[in-house]
Amino acid sequence: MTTVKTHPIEGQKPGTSGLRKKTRVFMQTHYLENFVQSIFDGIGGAAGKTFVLGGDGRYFNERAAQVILRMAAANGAARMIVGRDALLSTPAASHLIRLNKTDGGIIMSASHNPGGEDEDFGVKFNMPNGGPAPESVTGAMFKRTEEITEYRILEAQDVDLSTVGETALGDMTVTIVDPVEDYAALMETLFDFEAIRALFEGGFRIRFDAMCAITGPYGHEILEDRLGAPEGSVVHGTPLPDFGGMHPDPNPTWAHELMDAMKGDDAPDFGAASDGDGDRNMVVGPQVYVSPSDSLAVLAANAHLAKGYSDGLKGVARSMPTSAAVDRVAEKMGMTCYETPTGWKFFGNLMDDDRVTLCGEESFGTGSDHVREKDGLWAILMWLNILAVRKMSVAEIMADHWQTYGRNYYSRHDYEGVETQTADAMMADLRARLNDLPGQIVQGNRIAQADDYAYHDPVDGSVSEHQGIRVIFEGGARFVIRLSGTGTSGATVRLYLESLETDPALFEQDPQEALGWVIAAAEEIARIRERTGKTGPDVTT
Ligand code: VG1
Ligand code: CO
Repeated sequence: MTTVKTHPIEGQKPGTSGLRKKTRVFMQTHYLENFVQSIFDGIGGAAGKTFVLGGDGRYFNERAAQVILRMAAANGAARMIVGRDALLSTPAASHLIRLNKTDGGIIMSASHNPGGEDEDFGVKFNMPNGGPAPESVTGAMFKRTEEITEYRILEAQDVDLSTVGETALGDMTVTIVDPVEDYAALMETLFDFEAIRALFEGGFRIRFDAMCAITGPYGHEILEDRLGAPEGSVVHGTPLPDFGGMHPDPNPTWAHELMDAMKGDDAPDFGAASDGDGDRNMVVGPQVYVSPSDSLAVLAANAHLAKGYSDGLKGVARSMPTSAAVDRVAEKMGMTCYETPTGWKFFGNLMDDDRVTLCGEESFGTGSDHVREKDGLWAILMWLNILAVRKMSVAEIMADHWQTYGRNYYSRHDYEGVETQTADAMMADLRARLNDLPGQIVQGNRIAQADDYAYHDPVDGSVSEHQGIRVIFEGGARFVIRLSGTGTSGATVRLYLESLETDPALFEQDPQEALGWVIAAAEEIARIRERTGKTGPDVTT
């Protein structure tokens, strides 16, 4: 065991979901080591503890795993449970943390960010409940990164991670597990696999695009081997270090191959994609795209049809920028709907306190209290279960849902690669004008409320401020502006747009048209295009 002298490295502050940087930054001397030591220090040491370790298979995944293992051993950890080849999807890691009652886990991923030597890498810590570390803990880790003087590491050969079984690294036990098995078993307890199998036997076709990222092995095992979807239903199913050049963000822009297939004449009955680390999902039917906010609402309204949720839901939660479609379901079903800031870490307390069963974000993330992360394949299986029971197409499910609850038109516009200064100045300027906005009439609509969203956690009383600027019009239409906390260069401005339509004659509009006046009002007030010099968003979802 050696103690290595080091010095603080600037900028190791975890964002929305862990620390994300360019891979080459992570590969710099001491960079990963400093952060990992700070993780252990930030949670009060690793001695005698058990952790889960795995990642999404991107470039540097296995090298980083070997370093983390040697550091865990040198810090006195008792056991590390590692996915074979250092692979684990984020939801599978969350499950293993809970299943084995461990002290937490380290997940190596930059999620939906591209992978490769010149792209992104990331590390995040999950708590013993299986969920992302809350701000109090990531804050303690960041503080350690600013004062670190040394880290501990074992000098040893690499551990062979290619075979399931147990081995030793110094005094620490390394348990290598199949990345899929326990997760697949969990899914079988939640969903009616018989009914879904019958669906496929009846000729139902699915195209699941794993985008050369972590969910490939999960999709092959669960959808093809266990549920009988024909071989070839899972595409891009082998995790590659650079994701085969794909940008593993499951939205219509980046999952364009899937979108093309679903628009074609021979479109399968159901299309789905997931992201780098497997916690997100996009759902598409032939000729119909399901917005993530609507997907959450549909799952909330139909969850009782799946055996794991047959007793109904305790409550639901959504991130603030997510549309209020799920609120309308909750109201009808007599449940509480909580609103939290962006990022899954804010849902953990609500689930641990038994207040909510289902949670979701507009960014293609849905999940339940079966783990403490969003879960892409889970959402896809839930959809399949619902389709199997209701015997309707995706389009019919959506039309029926809007008839019952109205349609919350929704869109997110991302302006990427904006100069940090420009983005910060825009936010500061908006903040300064918030008090003057209520009462003003913009694009023919009166502003009812304008604020900088702050969250008061009802379980632990913690307060998180500056979580997004919202401008809400009379009648409930609104836009929200916040800066992304997952990027690795420059700033990304996210503009979230929503308006509710209750007239059934107007349910089939193009969301960009239905939201036209809200889009114009946002530009009039925030002047994003003018300030960034862009004529429109880089990505529209
Ligand atoms: C984005 C999404 C947010 C999500 C986060 C992590 O954060 O907006 O909803 O929880 O990514 O998802 P931001 O700060 O860039 O808006 V994942 O699947 O990339 O870990
Ligand atoms: Co992700």
